[in-house]
Amino acid sequence: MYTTELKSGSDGGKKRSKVEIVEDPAKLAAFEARVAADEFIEAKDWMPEAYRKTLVRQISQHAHSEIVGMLPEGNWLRRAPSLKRKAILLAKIQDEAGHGLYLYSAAETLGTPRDEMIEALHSGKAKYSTIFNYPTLTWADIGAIGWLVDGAAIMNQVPLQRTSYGPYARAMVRVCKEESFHQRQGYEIMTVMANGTDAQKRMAQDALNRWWWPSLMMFGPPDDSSPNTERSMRWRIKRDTNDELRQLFVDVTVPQAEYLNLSIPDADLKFNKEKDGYDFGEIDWDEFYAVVRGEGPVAKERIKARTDAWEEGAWVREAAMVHAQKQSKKDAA
Ligand code: BYC
Repeated sequence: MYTTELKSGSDGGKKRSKVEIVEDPAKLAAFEARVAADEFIEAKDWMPEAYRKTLVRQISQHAHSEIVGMLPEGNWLRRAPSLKRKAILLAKIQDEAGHGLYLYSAAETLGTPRDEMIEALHSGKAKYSTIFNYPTLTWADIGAIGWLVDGAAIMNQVPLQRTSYGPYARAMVRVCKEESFHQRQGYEIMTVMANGTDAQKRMAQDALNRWWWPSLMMFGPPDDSSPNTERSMRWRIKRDTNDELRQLFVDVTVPQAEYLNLSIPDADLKFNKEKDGYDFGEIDWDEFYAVVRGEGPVAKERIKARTDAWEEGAWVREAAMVHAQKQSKKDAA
């Protein structure tokens, strides 16, 4: 399939040698031509190892984000202000679980077992979106998450429907339909609150103040500090760069805030006629990298909630496995 070359490290080969995979140039050229022609790459097709690795990294992190992303909203399920709001929120959170499952399945088609991905999340080796390390303090936060967080997620995920790996692209089609409902329900909560009592208006503004900058960080580091963008764009894993999507999000969202009579917490935000888009202030990248390193305000609680759920659910997994074995014995008999 491909040749491997053992490269000795600077330790004179005393420690384990670093294995660098050198792909077969003819296969690599054929693969790149297929990608350039916008063909989907499927699970059984030949692909460079770096392509496989990048996809497993991105798709599993995406899956973890959906699963960890259930926690901030789950925090409000028992405090939703009405039965209708509770039913909507419950449906949304269940959708997120489904997204996580499609995505773990898509990553599994690349040969990585689900248990391995989950272990990487629990041990802190795998990342998930920084946004879910912030707390949800008031009901308006549920509106802000739908409007801004799901809004940012849609910006990023709509182009992923055309990502070059078929199983990831197909998972995204369904995910995007559901995200669109999520964004609308969030914006509707914000509309009600922004037109409500003075206290509700203050809550809506406060939620926007706290979620705005973390939402812009969701798109990842600036292009010139993004180690993965160039190759992911060439292999059409990503169809737009981090900065392009961030700009699009700002341009779409600012008028929505104006409609709500809420102000974006950015003194430098200004429409730029020449570029037909908004200029905006500097993102606090120190905060972003700190949250990526696991230092977010509620990062420890998030991982603890996931590991507790995993441990408490062990008996369910065991029972399901025993049941599946019994079924397959019955089918074989
Ligand atoms: N948070 O070279 P870069 C949802 C990492 S859930 C944490 O630009 P790439 C929802 C990045 O991984 C939807 N880490 O990377 C659910 C990389 O580190 P590694 C979430 C981040 O991959 C429930 C390093 O920084 N959406 O909507 O080319 C309720 C350098 O970055 C972040 C997705 O997961 C971040 N924000 O581009 C409500 C989208 N940004 O891995 C809502 C899928 C960057 O090299 N993912 N890093 O160690 C992507 O599209 C891309 O992976 C990214 C980053 C645009 C995020």
